Amino acid sequence: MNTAELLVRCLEAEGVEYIFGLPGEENLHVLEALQNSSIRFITTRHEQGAAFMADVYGRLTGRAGVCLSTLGPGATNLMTGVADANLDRAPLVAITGQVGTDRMHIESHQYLDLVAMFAPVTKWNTQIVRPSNTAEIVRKAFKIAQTEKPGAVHIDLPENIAAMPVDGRPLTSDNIEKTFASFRSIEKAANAINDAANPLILVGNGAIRSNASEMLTKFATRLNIPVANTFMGKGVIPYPHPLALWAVGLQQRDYISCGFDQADLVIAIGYDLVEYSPKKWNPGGRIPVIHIGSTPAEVDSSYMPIAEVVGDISDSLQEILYRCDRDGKPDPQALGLRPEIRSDYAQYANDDGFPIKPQKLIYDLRQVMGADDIVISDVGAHKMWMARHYHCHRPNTCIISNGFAAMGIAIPGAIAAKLVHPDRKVVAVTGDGGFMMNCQELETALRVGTAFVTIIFNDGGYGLIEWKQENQFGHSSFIKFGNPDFVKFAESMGLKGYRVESVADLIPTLKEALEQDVPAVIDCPVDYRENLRFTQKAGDLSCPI
Ligand SMILES: Cc1ncc(C[n+]2csc(CCOP(=O)(O)OP(=O)(O)O)c2C)c(N)n1
Ligand SMILES: [Mg+2]
Repeated sequence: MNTAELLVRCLEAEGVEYIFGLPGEENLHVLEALQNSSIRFITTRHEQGAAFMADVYGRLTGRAGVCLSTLGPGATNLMTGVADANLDRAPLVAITGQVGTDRMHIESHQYLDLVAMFAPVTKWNTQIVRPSNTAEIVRKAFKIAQTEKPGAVHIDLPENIAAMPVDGRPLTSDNIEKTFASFRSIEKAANAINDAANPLILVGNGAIRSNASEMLTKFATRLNIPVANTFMGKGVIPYPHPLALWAVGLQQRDYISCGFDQADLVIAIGYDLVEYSPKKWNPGGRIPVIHIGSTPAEVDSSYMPIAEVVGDISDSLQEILYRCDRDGKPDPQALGLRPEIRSDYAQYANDDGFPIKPQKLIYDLRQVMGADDIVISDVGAHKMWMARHYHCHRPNTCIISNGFAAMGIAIPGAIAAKLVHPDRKVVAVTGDGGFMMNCQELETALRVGTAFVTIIFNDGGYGLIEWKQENQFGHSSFIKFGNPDFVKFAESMGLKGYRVESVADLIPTLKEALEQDVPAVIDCPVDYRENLRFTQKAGDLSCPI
């Protein structure tokens, strides 16, 4: 056995099902070793696509997604997706090929110090320099990637080491026991909740990662406390629930801002500052905060918790609940927001403007998707609208990158989602800018048999940046571009292509596209005048209570 073969045995022992990647001369031994493996290698068209696939695989399963590239340019291409996984807290293991250890000390073709390069975008990384260290390195990589907060790790494998003979066997997985919060912290939190007149719950992705959705819904219901969630916390409480206030995270005021204005306590559950700075909802640190999470709170002058309850989230919520009694407390004022939010959402149900308003596009998309179906949003103005208007019944049914927020994630992400859940409908929602960043992976999707629908919000430009420029400077620049004929583009790749020509087209087109057994692309002209209209409305917003 050589080191590459041992590496593959170790990956199998970790339960790896797929490796997403692209071949190169320096990772050939790994590809050879995969010939006799249960692991399916998914050949991608760009290393960035491979890393995004591993990223979303990790986010949906909680187990590290694995991606592979060659050295130098392959590795630099891989990096954006690796960084995305790291800041989105998705477990991922990246493996790069490398020149042999005999030519690292001199100027060498395609050589870059990849351990140095990946260090800032991973939780941990290393190079295999002794074949006999392989099993330890792989086990350590998976352990670190999958432990809270999860993230990316990187293993660099020089080609001469990959070919060297080695004895060894995989180290078996350990069972990490849950850790529980101290009773002192639980009591502190319970007392503060008992004393609060108008508390508000803010939930982030940590609650989804810890499968705390059910307990959290019970906690909020029993204590009658309204729940807002970040973009990456979507679905943590079912949206029809009377306490659900939906997503926060726009970089401007929205109805939910009124909830924060009037709260006298924020109970942050699995909340991650990387997603939405507390300076946005708690400038000056006026509102006392309770931090409930699996790791201690990050330091921020707007987020200095009066209690930190660090341990298994469901257990912490249960223990706090035992100690809380809010009977007789008046209804939380933030609930006054709910009718406003609901009517804002519903007013687009029959909107017949064309190009289609983003709110209407998403309203109709929601109608054709089931509770367990999955959408992956790309990054742009469409993401803001998806976060605000695409409501979820369950966790992990609307995947948004909001830690690193890299354009180009939606199409590769949808491939991973369809591999993980072949029985569910999957839709990639993307801007025309983000589409053109990784649309080559639609060929991968066709080849590996993942039929999903891509819907393009077509505005002929970088809409989110235009929105920002208009807000900040009153005009926009350098944001317009031309697009190919997306229908012909799709058809030329053997995919189904559709163009929405009227509002009435949208639902039938979506339904037809979702029935196809090949990937489908829908080009949908969108009316982004709504972006500034929204800013105007939010600026004039007076709190209903
Ligand atoms: C890789 C990457 N490059 C640049 C950005 C900055 N950025 C954020 S949104 C955006 C515009 C997105 O345009 P498009 O995909 O067309 O979506 P739209 O905003 O028009 O809905 C840009 C350039 C980013 N987040 N990621
Ligand atoms: Mg656009």
